Amino acid sequence: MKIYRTLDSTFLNLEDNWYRLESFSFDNLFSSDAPRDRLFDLARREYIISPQESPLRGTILPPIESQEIWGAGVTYFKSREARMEESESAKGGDFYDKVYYAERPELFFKANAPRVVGHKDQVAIRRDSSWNVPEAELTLAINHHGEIFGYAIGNDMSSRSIEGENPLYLPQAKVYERSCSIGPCLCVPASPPPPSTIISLCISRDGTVAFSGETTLSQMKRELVELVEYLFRQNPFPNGAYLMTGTGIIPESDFTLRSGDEISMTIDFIGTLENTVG
Ligand code: DO4
Ligand code: MG
Repeated sequence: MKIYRTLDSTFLNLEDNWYRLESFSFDNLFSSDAPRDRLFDLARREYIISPQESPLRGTILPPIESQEIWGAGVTYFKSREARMEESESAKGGDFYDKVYYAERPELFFKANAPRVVGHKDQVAIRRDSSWNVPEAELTLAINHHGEIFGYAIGNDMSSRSIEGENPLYLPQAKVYERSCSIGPCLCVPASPPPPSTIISLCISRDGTVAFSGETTLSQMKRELVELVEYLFRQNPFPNGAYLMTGTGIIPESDFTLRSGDEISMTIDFIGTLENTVG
């Protein structure tokens, strides 16, 4: 089942039926002991507003209230390679090799609700950054007990020039206004996605494809539950959290985003997240 948040209301899509969730709250869902059961309960109590036909119109907001969004880094070999290359001249390459092989994963704060945008909205590149990329990441929805119950697509917009200058600049490379997009919905499936799940990224410029690439979850070095266990270690999240699980798709080194670029990320069981660079 999938939950979409719009300016008008929150909608649940379950087996071709659409339900308007009048009194829905993401905070209640994320602090529930059994989020999927809670959604089934809500669907039982609501009217089917429109069998088969989508009620979604206009802007789709990110599926978030007070949840923090965190990121995991260097979870794919491709990401390790790219970070080592970009930080080579600053002699920071070794850090990323160590992070890739270390027992402890790299986890960083990415965004909260005021910094994140949803499907079809604009993401931003920093004025003080010369090299910028989107990162397409499977994003976990985690309840207050640290249990993964849902998934979204996340765009971890990143400044490679700032990150490459010094690994300690990571928060500035990662956290700024409109640096994050999640959506298009929060998907709460019956079972976790298999390792064969494909994540794809396409960037269009002036109507033609400027970059496209894909990876699968099987390329990720770490287990999803391992990332969550570290995130929740001595760090409670009473209203749950989102965790972006890292990128395995990196455009060539001479590629940088431009204003007007259209970014499209697809993970089949969730959908497609589209954003334009403002
Ligand atoms: O270490 C820098 C950030 C890594 C990251 O965002 C990723 O691998 O996706
Ligand atoms: Mg990332």
